[in-house]
Amino acid sequence: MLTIYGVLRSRASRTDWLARELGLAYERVPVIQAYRLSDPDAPDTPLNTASPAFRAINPNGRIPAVTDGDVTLCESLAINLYLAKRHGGPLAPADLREDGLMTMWTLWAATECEPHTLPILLHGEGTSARDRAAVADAVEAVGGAFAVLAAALDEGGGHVVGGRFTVADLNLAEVFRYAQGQASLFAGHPAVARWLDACQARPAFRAMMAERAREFD
Ligand SMILES: N[C@@H](CCC(=O)N[C@@H](CS)C(=O)NCC(=O)O)C(=O)O
Repeated sequence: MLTIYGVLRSRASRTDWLARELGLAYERVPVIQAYRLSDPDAPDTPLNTASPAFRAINPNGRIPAVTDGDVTLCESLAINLYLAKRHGGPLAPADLREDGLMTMWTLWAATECEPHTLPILLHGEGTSARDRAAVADAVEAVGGAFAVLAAALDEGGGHVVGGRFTVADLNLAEVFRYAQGQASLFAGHPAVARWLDACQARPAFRAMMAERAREFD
């Protein structure tokens, strides 16, 4: 049985979305970020990223993590590649070539895109850490990635690998959605806007987001 550790207001959304896409039976343990708690070490505190019991699963103290039989993994995007390959189907690579491409897009998302899209989310309009300069720098820095993705989507018929929705689209979509507060980026690259809308219209994404919206009530 697959267990996903993490609240959905975190990168655990990525793995929960994928598990729903794959139709997996899984349990989710709502480990919360320690920084959301006033005293993460209090005796009655919920399981959190500083809890020794969770650190035994992910010594980095970050969510998500998963256990799947005797496999324990952290790093959201790597977990997603593993789960897609383990369960197969259209979201998974059909061959080594597709595997290479899905790995490439996933590492590109993590290393070249997320460092710029995340500040747009964290410091954008309406956040408690509003920082216009940081957002302006991030928008400038991520423009090239939007252009690269738009060209790939145009060439690939609306998807980055195999002409179909795959784990590579899902991993990219979870990184590019952080930039949604900057409409100008999407207006300048309509192929990216259409693609992200289509990814987020998927029933599995909507179900995950609906559960996420109820999470801290
Ligand atoms: N590269 C990691 C990053 C994981 C990460 O930073 N998770 C955040 C929540 S989105 C976290 O666990 N923060 C806990 C903390 O800072 O205490 C991944 O993609 O899984």
